[in-house]
Amino acid sequence: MDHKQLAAFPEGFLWGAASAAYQVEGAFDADGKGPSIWDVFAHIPGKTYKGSNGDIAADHYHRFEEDVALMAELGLSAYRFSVAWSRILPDGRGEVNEAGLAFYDRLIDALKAANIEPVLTLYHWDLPQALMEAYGGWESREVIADFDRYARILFERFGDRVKYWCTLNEMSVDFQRAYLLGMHPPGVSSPERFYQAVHIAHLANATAIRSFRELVPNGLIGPVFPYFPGYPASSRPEDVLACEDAEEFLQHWWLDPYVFGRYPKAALKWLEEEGLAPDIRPGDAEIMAWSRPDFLGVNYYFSFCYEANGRDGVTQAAFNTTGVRGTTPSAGVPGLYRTSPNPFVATTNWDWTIDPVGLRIVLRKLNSRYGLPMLITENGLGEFDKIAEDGAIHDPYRIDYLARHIEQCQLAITDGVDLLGYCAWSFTDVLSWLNGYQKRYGFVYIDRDETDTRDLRRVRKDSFSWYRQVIATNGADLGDATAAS
Ligand code: BGP
Repeated sequence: MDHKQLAAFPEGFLWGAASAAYQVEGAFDADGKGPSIWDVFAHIPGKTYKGSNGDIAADHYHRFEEDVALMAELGLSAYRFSVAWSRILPDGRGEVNEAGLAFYDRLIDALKAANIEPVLTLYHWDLPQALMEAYGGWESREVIADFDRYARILFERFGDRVKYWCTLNEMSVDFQRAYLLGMHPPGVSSPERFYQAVHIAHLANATAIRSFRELVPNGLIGPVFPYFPGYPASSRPEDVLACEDAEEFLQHWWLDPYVFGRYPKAALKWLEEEGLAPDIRPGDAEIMAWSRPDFLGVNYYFSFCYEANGRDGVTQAAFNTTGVRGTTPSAGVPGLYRTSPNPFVATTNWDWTIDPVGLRIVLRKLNSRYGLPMLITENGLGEFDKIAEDGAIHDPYRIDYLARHIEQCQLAITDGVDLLGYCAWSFTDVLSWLNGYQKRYGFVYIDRDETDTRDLRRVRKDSFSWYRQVIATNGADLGDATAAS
């Protein structure tokens, strides 16, 4: 769709950046915090890149004032962060740890004082370890009430100051890695357990949203979903169907319950045939109907191409956690789909396609299927940033990536998409779950690596001044980066 003229970014558009508690806070046992599943998992030899962990991370817990000052200098109008459940409830469900709540009070107050809208994520993968030990975490229905209680504590405490709330971050990615690939805790490979945990997460999400309606009537809440749009590898009808199947299982399987409160029919039928369907009990449909959000949080990084995959075809495969380009094998589900290279797009060192148009496609698809406002909650480029001889961090590749994606946001807005804002991933460099500190995303460099925490100095990258200009002009000046695209 070609437009005669582009619409401007709306007034009040949220220009943001994002983080997640485990990836940035550090202070893993400070002030009464209990262990999360990641505190434990990352310490098991061989689970993470060079044994990296979030014990100290970017030490944001102790340096948040400096970080918020940098956000203010950048001109951010939103900052998306997550709360560490086990900072608030060290064992997930017992005593409340006041010191944990007080930390987020201070962070939220500092953001508000700097005119930065806090966007609070309830859960970004760091389940209290005690709940994993007590009943297997997301695999037990007990987690629904515990998550609801935790959410209610946050709604009551911060609902007066936080307007934008995200429930669960990217459960599709987390659970795929946790229950299919064995790469996130609990590190198993079981499709049965995967679909069971997914269903329980949907019930927990819906229950927390119902509490939100009661406790924060003027706030806005939504799940965060990573949409990797699928393209058929060819116009062969079998490939087109495989791509439809991938969309059905990888996107609609999550989004339909989030928005409509029900699973997509064809996928559910197939899982029933395969003996993989979750245990859906009487009353679950009523609970799922509470889930309707106010907006969709959209994480976008890359797109996939799909082709048909026979019953004897490829299965799920570990993805690239090294940054060695070209090492990601084709992966899929036998009887449904498999991934296939896309010759029309470039890739990053981690084999993630660089596909800005894909973002517009995602926003358009979501707009037409769900009709909700959207907030881009993550989008960014992971690279091996290095401090140059002049002491600066020159990251033109990131500027190019971000500019071309923001340009597509403007096109989507012109198409009629209701976009509330754009949060780049990430504000400072953070711990990448499986890539340590080598894969960097931030506007602000953190001087550390996997083995040496050095001084954790903050250094503004070139992309910092670029993004400041983007924000100052409300997206009118994206620099020269898009001119060549
Ligand atoms: C998303 C997660 C983020 C972040 C990002 C980049 O899936 O929500 O927490 O990690 O991906 O991923 P990675 O660090 O693996 O490159």
